[in-house]
Amino acid sequence: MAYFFDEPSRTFSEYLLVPGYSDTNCIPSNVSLRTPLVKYKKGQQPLLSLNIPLVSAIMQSVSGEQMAKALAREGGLSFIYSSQSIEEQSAMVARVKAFKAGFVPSDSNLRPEQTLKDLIALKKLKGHSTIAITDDGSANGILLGVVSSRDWRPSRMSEDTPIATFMTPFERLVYAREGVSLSEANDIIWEHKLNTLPIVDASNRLRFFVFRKDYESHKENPNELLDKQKRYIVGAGINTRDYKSRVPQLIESGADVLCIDSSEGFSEWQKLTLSWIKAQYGDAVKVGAGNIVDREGFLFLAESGADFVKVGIGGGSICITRETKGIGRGQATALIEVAKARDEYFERTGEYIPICSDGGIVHDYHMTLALAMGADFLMLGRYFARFDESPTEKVNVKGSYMKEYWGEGSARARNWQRYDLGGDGKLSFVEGVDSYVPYAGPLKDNVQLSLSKITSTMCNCGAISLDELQQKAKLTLVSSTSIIEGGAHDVLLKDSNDLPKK
Ligand code: RVP
Repeated sequence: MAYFFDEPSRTFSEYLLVPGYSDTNCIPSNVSLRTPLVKYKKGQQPLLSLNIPLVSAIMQSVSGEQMAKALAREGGLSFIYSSQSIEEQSAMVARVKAFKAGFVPSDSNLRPEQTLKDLIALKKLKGHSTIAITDDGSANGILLGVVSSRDWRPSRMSEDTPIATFMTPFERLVYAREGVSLSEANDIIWEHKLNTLPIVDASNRLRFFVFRKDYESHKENPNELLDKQKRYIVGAGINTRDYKSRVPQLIESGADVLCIDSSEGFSEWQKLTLSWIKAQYGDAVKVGAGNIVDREGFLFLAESGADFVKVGIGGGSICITRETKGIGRGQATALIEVAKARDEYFERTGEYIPICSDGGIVHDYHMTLALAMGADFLMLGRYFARFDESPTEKVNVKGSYMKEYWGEGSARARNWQRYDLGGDGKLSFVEGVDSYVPYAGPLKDNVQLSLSKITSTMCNCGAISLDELQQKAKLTLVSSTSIIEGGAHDVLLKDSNDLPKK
């Protein structure tokens, strides 16, 4: 006979946190949101951690290179989507790794024989007033000089004037050699009262500019998630079909962590993928697996060698798997059961395998609930799709700005590998939709607001670390009538249509 779970499966909105005692040390500025990303042994430290417990979903409409940089800057991580060619995905990873915070490739370049007229046109086009003058007019040509807005006066100079006659020539420039650190570059900027410092290689080819203003903004990101070489940490999705060719290229491109992207992870395909990666690379390559929604699924992936396990089937905002196939489980129930299995596994084996709650986060308070229920970190799609940094179009729909957001199982993404069960290599039916989400502006502002709510609630629960939150949290189910009590009720909202008309 089939197995029946005793409890119905529940979602985040059916729970609330009951505050605990908070002492005077419990203030948001004392809260640490640092959390393990990959498994570790008792008494040891994980090789990779996150500074904030947020990762962006492995989706075409969410995790491209801009998202990866912006999220790593805040302390989180993106998994670059795998539903693209191996070459394109590896190139995206490589570009994130090549990006050096504060080191900006020059985007306005001219040759010395060009004229003031060319310079004015370029400034109008790009909007930048620092222009590199290189032998071939490219961003990495031999640096011959620099023009800033202080070097030319359109009212007094003819438009035919060659740039060579008014640029600051290389001999008079203050520059630094490639390899200089950002803080050393900043010291040079201060010593010489510069706005811009060119960085050149041993053959005097221009590599980057460091701008005074960028160093200041770099200092505003104390949580940046960086590797030992001060590059952003980035993840990449893989599938259980082409991993033998995809994984080596992603590793070659510098991916720091991988994750098998699958709608249902309790399968031999995942075990084969994990076994192959571990046989090739040992512990040097970290790879997460999933998604599962119960204890059995967790234990299977833990024993198959997963470095973290992703929890969630059918709760994603664009996901219609539950309606289409009748599989899935309420996200809160799934998470609570898997967190318990993780803790028991740790107790039994001394190995802590972090779990990621994937999908279904609608309100900021859901993030805190998920963390309190035992998630080590959270994967979000809809949340990040709304920001400037997601790869999709910002469009005006009936007077409001929206961003496009589509599921990996939608007809638009056609990510058949995510749903494949050894079939014929095509998406036979859709499990996701194509949608709009309200545009919400820059990632930084939104993430900081969400985190401030999380840290504030944690303090209400008497916790200044995520571990402490999980130990101390008291959660209660809510009745449908108490949910009504939780919103504004029995008042006439001033900006609503409820007020009586004159
Ligand atoms: P959400 O944050 O609620 O938008 O959910 C994002 C998650 O939804 C993804 O991380 C993934 O697990 C799942 N997803 C992605 N595509 C689809 C689909 O087309 N069904 N589902």
